[in-house]
Amino acid sequence: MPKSKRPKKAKPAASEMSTGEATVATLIAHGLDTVYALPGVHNDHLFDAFQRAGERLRVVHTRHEQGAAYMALGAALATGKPQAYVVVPGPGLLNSAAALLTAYGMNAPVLALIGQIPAAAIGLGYGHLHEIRDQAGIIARLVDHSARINGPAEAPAKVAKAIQSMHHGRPGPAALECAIDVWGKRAPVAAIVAPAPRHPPRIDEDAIRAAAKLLAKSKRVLIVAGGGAQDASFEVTLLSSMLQAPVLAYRRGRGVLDDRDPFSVTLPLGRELWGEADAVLAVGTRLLTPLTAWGVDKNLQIVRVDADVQEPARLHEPKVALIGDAAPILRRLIDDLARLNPRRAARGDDMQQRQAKMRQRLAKLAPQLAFLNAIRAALPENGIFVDEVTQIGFAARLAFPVYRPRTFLSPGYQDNLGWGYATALGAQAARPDVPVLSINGDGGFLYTANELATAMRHCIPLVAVVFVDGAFGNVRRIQMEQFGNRLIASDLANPDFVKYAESFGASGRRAHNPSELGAALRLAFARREPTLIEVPVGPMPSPWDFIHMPPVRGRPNRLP
Ligand SMILES: Cc1ncc(C[n+]2csc(CCOP(=O)(O)OP(=O)(O)O)c2C)c(N)n1
Ligand SMILES: [Mg+2]
Repeated sequence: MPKSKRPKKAKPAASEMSTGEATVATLIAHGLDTVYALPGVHNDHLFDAFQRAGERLRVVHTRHEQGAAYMALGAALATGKPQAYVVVPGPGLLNSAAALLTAYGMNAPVLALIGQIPAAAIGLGYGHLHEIRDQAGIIARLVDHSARINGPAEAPAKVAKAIQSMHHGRPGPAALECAIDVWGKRAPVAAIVAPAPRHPPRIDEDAIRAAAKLLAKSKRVLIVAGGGAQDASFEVTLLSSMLQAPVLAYRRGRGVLDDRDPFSVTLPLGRELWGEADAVLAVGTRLLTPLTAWGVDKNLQIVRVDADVQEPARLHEPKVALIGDAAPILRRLIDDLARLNPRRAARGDDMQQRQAKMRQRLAKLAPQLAFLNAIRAALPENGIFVDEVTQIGFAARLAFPVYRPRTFLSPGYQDNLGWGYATALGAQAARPDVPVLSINGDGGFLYTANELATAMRHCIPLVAVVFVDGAFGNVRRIQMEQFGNRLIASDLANPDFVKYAESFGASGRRAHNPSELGAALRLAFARREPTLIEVPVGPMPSPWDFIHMPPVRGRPNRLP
């Protein structure tokens, strides 16, 4: 049709809005229904826009900015959808920075909305409230996409671009800043429309064919699943069965393959299988431990699936790299493989036997496993387990049975103590339909324990357990075993955690052994109220022999 004959689309009328209103309307148009936030004068006009958005956008305010940012992270991990948090500039931003760093490491779609000093004063060093030198430069180092919103008219496009960036290529957080005198500025803003559906990225058919051929020819394939495989559980499960391939997952990949499947393995058995494999299909994982610690040789052919074009060759050039979202790529791979019809001897019995042997070896961690068994028996199949940097957490990464994707949240390579409670609170706020369990050591818990107040204020029925050994136990054990028992800075003075919980109005309980913990958990999940369960424990056996393991083939690809 010639251009002039096309029926003219009515141009939606521009209406006057503030920058804050335009930002809020764009967040809502993108499907966000909650923001995690701590207010302050720099963002008053934005909060006023939240207030006037009413039911359409819930504001969960926290007691510290790290709580807001971790909650957004937990919500993003539990749902796979973009989430946002709001903080004042300078100290507010820095208070949230560990969580933003963790979101970056975990490729989590978290949008940071950060205030700024008056626009005309930025960069001039006058000493305005919460001023920080080069805030734009700081946030640009923390995330891949950042920008400043300079007025209402550009707010929708800047917010939309930031949200889009969180799913474009390698997913991850984004940050937007806006000056104190800009949030309230009013001007005509073009109508805000829902984003167009994303075009699926083009799949490299030649690479798919090459990968299918390689995998069909191989006799012993090992699949390694990372955080990037969380939305490809169906496809990974099918491939595992077609190729009779075990699936190795450690922290972020747990739950991609149901742990009731004997092909699902964690680190120690995964290392054994890595040593025997002739091909590896690595899905959404950096492959850091296998490549740098376990070793590679010319008999191991590697196929990488990754959203980031730079990732596959970072440590070791793979035979084939498939770039894009895991699920559609694996579906194409499955089609091609089905045509090649690879015949595999069934490995189910072999895997059952290996699993039984591994269970015997892991029995060294009996005290941790007894608690984990009690937790698994009480936590429903779709319940979400949020890990921490504590003895029960280290053992959970190796041996807690996970049945579904996105039900085991672990902090990835940052492994930052204290992320757990607030992250779990965010997961529970975003998934009120399932029970969420946060496990903590007494060291990590007090990082964000103040957010018990947030759980109460917003009726978030998170159940948390704190294992109390009176120590930064991990640090202490290393001092005992490797530094001639010269103890330093690793003992802890603790509150009475039951009373502490009760002082917020939450339910506090004490459990002295796994069976008491199981009973306390069942009660808490039935009541659905903010709960803290204190479990006094002694020192626990070291898990590290199962985590830091020596090479098993060729040369470890160690960095200089
Ligand atoms: C942000 C951060 N600070 C410090 C550490 C170092 N660290 C690792 S484990 C640990 C002690 C953990 O103590 P606790 O939470 O009580 O767990 P436990 O080992 O006693 O079970 C420390 C300090 C860390 N991982 N992250
Ligand atoms: Mg401890």
